[in-house]
Amino acid sequence: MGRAFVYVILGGGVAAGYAALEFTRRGVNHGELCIISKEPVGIPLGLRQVPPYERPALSKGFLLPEAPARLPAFHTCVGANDDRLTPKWYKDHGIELVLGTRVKAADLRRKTLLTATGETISYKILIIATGARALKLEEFGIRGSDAENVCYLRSLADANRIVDVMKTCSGGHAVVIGGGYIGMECAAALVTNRIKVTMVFPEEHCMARLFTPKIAEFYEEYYESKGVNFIKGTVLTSFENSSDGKVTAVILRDGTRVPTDMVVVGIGIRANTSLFEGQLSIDKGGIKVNSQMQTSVGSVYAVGDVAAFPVKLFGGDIRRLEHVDSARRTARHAVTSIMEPGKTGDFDYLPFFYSRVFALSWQFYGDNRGEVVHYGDFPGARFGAYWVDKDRLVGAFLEGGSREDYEAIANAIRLKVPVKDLAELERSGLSFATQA
Ligand code: FAD
Ligand code: NAD
Ligand code: ISD
Repeated sequence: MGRAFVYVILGGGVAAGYAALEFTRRGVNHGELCIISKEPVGIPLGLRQVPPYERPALSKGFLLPEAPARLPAFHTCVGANDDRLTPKWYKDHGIELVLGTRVKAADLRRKTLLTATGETISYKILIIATGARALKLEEFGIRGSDAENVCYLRSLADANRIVDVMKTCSGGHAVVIGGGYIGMECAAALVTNRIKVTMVFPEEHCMARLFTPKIAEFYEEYYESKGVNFIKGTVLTSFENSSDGKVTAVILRDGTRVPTDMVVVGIGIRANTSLFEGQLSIDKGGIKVNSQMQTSVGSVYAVGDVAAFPVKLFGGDIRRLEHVDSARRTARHAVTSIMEPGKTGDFDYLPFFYSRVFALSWQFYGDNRGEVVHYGDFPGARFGAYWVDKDRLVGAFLEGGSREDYEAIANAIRLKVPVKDLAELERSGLSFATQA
């Protein structure tokens, strides 16, 4: 026994919210669309289940000590200044929300999903939007990250927990494991909550997947000026615990002991593909789709962090992007392909990443491959970098730009502006993009 829908979205994160909005814009009928999500809430304010929300808020506004962001303020699709999709919005649009419910098996031949509650839900078209999960230290052979003052950050439940743990550590000390997005944004939030931070990561500098050493040096010096201490080029090997099980120190590879009141771990993610392995093509750790977001099974689409799609701008290279703009746009594109088959062109995406910490804000467009040219005023926090490959601009980073500046660098990457002379590019700096 179970329910049947025309369209089912599996997953209730960012991509699901944007897909739902697009479905209503394209004229879905009441009762045709269902969203199934296991999204955990954690310590609830009368809220046990939660429809899609803007996950980026969790490491930014949500962690602020003053006037923190709380739901319903950041339900999707606030990031796009569109409607805010509250539970009432779904009800008014006749969209069935099956929340707090994990799908434990998928049969793509029969077009059915089996939930952990034992219900079979069938579909004509399935959109997989299962996102990703945070990697655990245990997966690297380190035990003890289930202690009550060790935090990860992926869901509202995790963010609620960080807020609670921070309250017990005011004026104290935190260790942040990982020098990527979570590490950098959480370290800034911890300091803002008057908690001193030591960041530990294996690379030579922070944000190693994107930043050049020179860009990283700027952010590391800025963080140090706010009281963050960096221990680079190493990893933790174990935790030290008090008799009540709380972590009191982290022990590093060379035996260094870093005493702490809490730990935040951000060591990367894995896309949630396991339900579909053996049923769908997998690439780059995600579900491979074509430029309509369609998987190797025609009735099944994949969007967001879980999807590996061809990036036209990079000559059709398959990429899996772990960023919110990509989640929003792949979701919309899948829905237009489903609702207007034949009329929807190939997905033509310009990769876009950003972050905001303290008073800083940067954006990056394109790909960070090839030769790098830096420009601008580093001490004044208004600087950038270009990446040049085969005599064309392929990537652009900018800190402290205006809206027009960011539009200009995005446009220059979209146009793949030819670059004749790297020295000239360095001298022109931002104006190379604004005048392109
Ligand atoms: P998710 O938002 O992860 O949603 C996946 C959903 O699927 C979840 O609700 C999950 O519970 C559900 N699910 C998974 N498996 C099942 C199952 N078997 N049954 C039922 N439900 C299931 N990106 C940026 O570009 N800028 C930022 O500033 C930024 N900040 C971020 C801050 C944080 C704290 C985090 C964690 C991420 C941030 N990101 C940011 C990344 C961005 O949030 C993701 O790229 C985006 O959420 C991906 O959307 P998604 O819908 O694909 O996956
Ligand atoms: P990440 O890939 O950005 O960084 C992972 C970091 O973990 C690496 O930089 C490395 O320093 C560290 N690391 C890896 N293995 C380790 C180990 N064994 N021990 C210690 N450190 C180790 O991943 P993240 O920071 O965990 O972020 C998770 C996801 O959230 C990503 O998809 C990211 O895009 C997303 N996110 C994005 C933003 C943003 O775009 N502004 C903000 C927050 C989160
Ligand atoms: O960085 C972000 C982003 O893209 C969001 O959607 O934060 C959120 C909201 O702007 C915060 O409410």
